[in-house]
Amino acid sequence: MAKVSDRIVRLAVFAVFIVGAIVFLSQSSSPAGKYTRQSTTGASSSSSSSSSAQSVLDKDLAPSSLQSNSKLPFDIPDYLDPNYKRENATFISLARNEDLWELVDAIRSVEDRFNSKYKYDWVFLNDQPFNEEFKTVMTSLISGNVKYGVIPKKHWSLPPWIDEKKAAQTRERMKNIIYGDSVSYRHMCRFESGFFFQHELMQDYKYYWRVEPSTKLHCDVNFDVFKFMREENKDYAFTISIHEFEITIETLWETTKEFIQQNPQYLDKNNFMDFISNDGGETYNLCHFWTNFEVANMDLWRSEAYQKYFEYLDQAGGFFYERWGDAPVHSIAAALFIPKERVHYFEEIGYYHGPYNNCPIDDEIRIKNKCMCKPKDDFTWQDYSCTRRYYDVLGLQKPLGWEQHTG
Ligand SMILES: Nc1nc2c(ncn2[C@@H]2O[C@H](COP(=O)(O)OP(=O)(O)O)[C@@H](O)[C@H]2O)c(=O)[nH]1
Ligand SMILES: [Mg+2]
Repeated sequence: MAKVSDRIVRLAVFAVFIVGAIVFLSQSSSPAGKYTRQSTTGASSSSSSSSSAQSVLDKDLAPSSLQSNSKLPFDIPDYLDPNYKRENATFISLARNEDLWELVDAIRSVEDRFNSKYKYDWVFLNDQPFNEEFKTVMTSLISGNVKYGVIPKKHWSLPPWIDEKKAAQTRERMKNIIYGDSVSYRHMCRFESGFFFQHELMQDYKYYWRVEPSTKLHCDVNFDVFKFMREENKDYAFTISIHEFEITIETLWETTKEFIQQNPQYLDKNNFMDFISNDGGETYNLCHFWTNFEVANMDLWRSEAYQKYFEYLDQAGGFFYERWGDAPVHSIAAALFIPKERVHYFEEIGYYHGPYNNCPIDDEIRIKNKCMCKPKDDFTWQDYSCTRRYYDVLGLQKPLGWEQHTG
């Protein structure tokens, strides 16, 4: 009698374990469902890694009812594969020593939501050497290799062709707009536009994910963002898009048009001009991707087209005689030099950079990914965002109920 009840208890424990495991794995599923599911069925080149993920599942759980079932009711996260091969990619943060504590929260959030599973490297760059406190704290938080670099002086100073007096007059004229009177902000924008991908520490990598202080991920990211970029042929990805303050870029579009007139060969024939212009390229509609979050392929910035474009802009002097931002510069280049299908919006990566949020309005996405954001705070469908235009130009279907989030 005792033996029978022992067996019943053992069976009950086993059943609870199986149910628990299934609930756990189904909650960890990726919202980029199309992408992850594709790899679990072996339809893409990642079939070998997904089959090893299957074997991890088999070995650990060994439920005979699941072994022969190739169509599992949930996605298997690829980070469960012990032989998982990371992409050629890194995180990158430009920061000052005094940004440490604002950056700590942002990094902890990325580690908790994504990188503790995938363990990608992290590169920190600064115009001054990082101090020991900064390095000790960051290294303790990050699960991948961490590297600290100093920016070469020539990438963080007024180039010789810039008239210092004229630059100072600009700062005086623009002192009432945000960062209008700042020299260092202009160096930052120029560096992020034209030089970060040339830094020696970045030469080891192809893809990067930019992280800034005081930002936050609202949702778990249960798929390899970099693998997605490579396998889906994406070169540029964003979470928030927005209109630029016109006063900061008064001559950027005229300068861009001159460049294109002189170098028409760089314009991709399947470009995304209609995202950045409402009149076929005559004027700029101020739409840009918010570069404080940015996942991209550095081949785009290292290309001849972009190198020549940046050089042309830099010679024109608008980084100092106006306040050209890296966001409109990157966005215009991504819109003109690559096919539009290579620009991707990560709907499911909930993200915050003051004062805006990308918060998935789709309940299923938020629940699956343990999002901690209110859909009513989402910026995506509001008038000042450009993401509605992104959907329209690409002919994509908007999520159900988006009309309730406009205004
Ligand atoms: N090393 C260094 N980093 C800077 C400087 N100014 C801004 N940054 C970094 O550049 C990025 C953008 O700056 P931030 O103040 O967030 O600008 P905002 O997002 O446009 O308001 C952040 O990662 C900052 O840490 C600077 O003078 N030196
Ligand atoms: Mg910022």
